[in-house]
Amino acid sequence: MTLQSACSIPTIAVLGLLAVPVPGAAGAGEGAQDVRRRLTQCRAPVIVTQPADVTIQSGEPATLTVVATGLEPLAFQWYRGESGDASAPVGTDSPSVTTPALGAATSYWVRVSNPCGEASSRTAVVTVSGLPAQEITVYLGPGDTVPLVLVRISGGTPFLMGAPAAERGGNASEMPQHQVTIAHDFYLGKVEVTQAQWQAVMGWNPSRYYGVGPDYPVYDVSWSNIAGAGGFIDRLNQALGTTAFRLPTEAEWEYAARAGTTTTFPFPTPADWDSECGSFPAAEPHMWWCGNGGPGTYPVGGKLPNPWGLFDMSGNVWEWVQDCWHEDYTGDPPTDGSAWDASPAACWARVMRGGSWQGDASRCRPAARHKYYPDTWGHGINGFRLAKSE
Ligand SMILES: [Ca+2]
Repeated sequence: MTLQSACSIPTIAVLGLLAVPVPGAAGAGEGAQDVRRRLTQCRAPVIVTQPADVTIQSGEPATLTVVATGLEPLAFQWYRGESGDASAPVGTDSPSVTTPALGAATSYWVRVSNPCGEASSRTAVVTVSGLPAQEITVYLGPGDTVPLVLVRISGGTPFLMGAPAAERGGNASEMPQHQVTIAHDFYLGKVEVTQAQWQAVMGWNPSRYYGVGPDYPVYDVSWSNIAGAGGFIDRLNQALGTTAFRLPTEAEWEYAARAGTTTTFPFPTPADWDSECGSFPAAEPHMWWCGNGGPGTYPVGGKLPNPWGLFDMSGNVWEWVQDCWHEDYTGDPPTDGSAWDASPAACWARVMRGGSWQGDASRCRPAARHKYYPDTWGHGINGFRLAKSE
């Protein structure tokens, strides 16, 4: 027995015991030296060019690329966060990844692997330049696969909250008009919270009979389901490690619904517009109400946005806001955009805004108000949109 053959027996035996994968297995006709030579070449990938930091304008995507060599096949898994912090990958099987549109600085890294091992890249930072993001996107659910877009709303401009006494379709609860100046900037959901977003955060979908699908607004949710202890907002903030998400206040909601306009609707209307369910052609491109809607909700964003880029502020589903119900604006409503909910214990009802597919056109005016018990989940009309503090 030669030295070569004496060595070859235990080597192969050890390889067999350890069940070394394909790169170490002896192929037909291979001697031990061939195997050993090939084994010495079985190394983890080497990253030749690290993904570079990138600067983008707010709202743009970024493309990151890594160059790696090593025994093939090479596999790529891109992650958001700091290098080594592996949650669910945001991209696989490519040395490049294109991010979603970003509104804030975000870090990415990539893990490159082959049958012999793996290598982790540095952390590449995508920096967002320019003004504060006009839109931001957060990602919800397992794998961060469900986006939720919020639009920046700048405060500081006084507006008249409520309806003038002579407003067509108006209601005493919307009076007297009073000046409010939102004292802060904030973000507001571009669309109503969808069933996909609710499902991603809560793990179930309560909406069943009035339009079902990932892009339909979630409905049949009570104020307590949303803003109560352990509700959607609690869970969302917990998942994202923040306390910034909340319901909009009633004043924030109306400010955003008016979007700088002072008319009955934020779009031109004839003086004799039908305030119930009749023909109202001027509203057709802008909202779902009982004049063109039903029997159910519609996928969000199906009509034109208002001047600030917000969809379905009028119609589709009613939107819960933070405030306790007050019969009208007499008394001492806040004038800085904060919620009128100083006595939550006495808060027998919460406010809803914007009307629905089921209701009259008059209910879809930015001034219109409605109320429900906080635990009322409704019948196909109670939804909401998120706000986020800066
Ligand atoms: Ca709505």
